[in-house]
Amino acid sequence: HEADAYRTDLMTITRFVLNEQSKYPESRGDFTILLSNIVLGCKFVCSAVNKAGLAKLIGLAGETNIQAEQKKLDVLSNDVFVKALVSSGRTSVLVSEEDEEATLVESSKRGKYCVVFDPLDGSSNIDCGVSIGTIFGIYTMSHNDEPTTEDVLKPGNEMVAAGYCMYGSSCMLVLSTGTGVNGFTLDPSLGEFILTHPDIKIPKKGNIYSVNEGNAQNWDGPTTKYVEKCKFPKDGSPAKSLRYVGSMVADVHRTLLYGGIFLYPADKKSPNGKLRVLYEVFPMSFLMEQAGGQAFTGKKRALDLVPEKIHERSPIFLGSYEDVEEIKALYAAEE
Ligand code: AHM
Ligand code: MG
Repeated sequence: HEADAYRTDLMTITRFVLNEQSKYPESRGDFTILLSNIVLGCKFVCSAVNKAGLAKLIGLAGETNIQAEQKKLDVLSNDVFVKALVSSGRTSVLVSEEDEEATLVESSKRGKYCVVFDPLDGSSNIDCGVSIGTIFGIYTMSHNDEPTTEDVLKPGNEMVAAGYCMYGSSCMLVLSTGTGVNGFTLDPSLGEFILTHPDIKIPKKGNIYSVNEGNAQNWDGPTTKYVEKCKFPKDGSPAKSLRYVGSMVADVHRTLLYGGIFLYPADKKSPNGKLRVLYEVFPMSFLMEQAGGQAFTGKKRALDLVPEKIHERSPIFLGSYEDVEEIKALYAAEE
């Protein structure tokens, strides 16, 4: 009986990834182990984020003066991810938004993967309890020599997996290993991520645009024209709604599920935009393409960028296929 099966046959994220990996005869479970350490980091951050407000009020351990000693949530999250990833024994190079330099894993703990991540993105939203998230992308090492920073300076289309975890009204992990996109929701009573959003496809076209319009006076021509078109369409189509949380994970998650477009364009003050190529632009672009959408930099397909520095930035336009087509046309007309 199907209703019964739904309730008792729980597809956890570990089981899901094990199933996927079993399609590859050469797979030895390394990816599953790596992912379970990422999942551990996400669960830790979820729990810390949920307690953050209370911790400030009463002090988590009941101690006084805890605030002074307490590490900031983003630093704490970074420590947890770095330690979990290194001890997984499956990584060689780690790049985190929080660390200026890449972490090159010592030889006894090395493995075949490189992980780029933003442990807690959306810092301006932490203190008011609005959704924040973790973003990650995974590459494989292409050699067995000493790992270097160059091992992650590769185009996004070489990633083997990418995902994010959103700490919102529920805690959701969205993952792609290159064969579509799947969403898992944390069941707090089980401490497990359960498949709740199988095979996510972004609508071909959406009716929402998402951008920090406070920067409008500094935008370039194509971005200005595009946003004008969202608000005052001349072709008889309805105007789009504006939604902007200011947390990339939340804004991209909504875009993925409801359709539409998310923009962080270049402007006169930030000629490369704000968002980071390796651990913000690439993972989200990977997910968008895997869900049937597109991601564009204003010049080219985002996943074709080749970063020269680990903290490099790029403008980004991503979302529904047809919406991104429109902004691509405006940039093409400019050339
Ligand atoms: P952060 O790394 O300081 O948290 O900044 C990244 C965030 C993204 O989550 C979000 O898309 C963007 O910054 C919002 O920027 P702005 O406040 O300029 O609109
Ligand atoms: Mg960030």
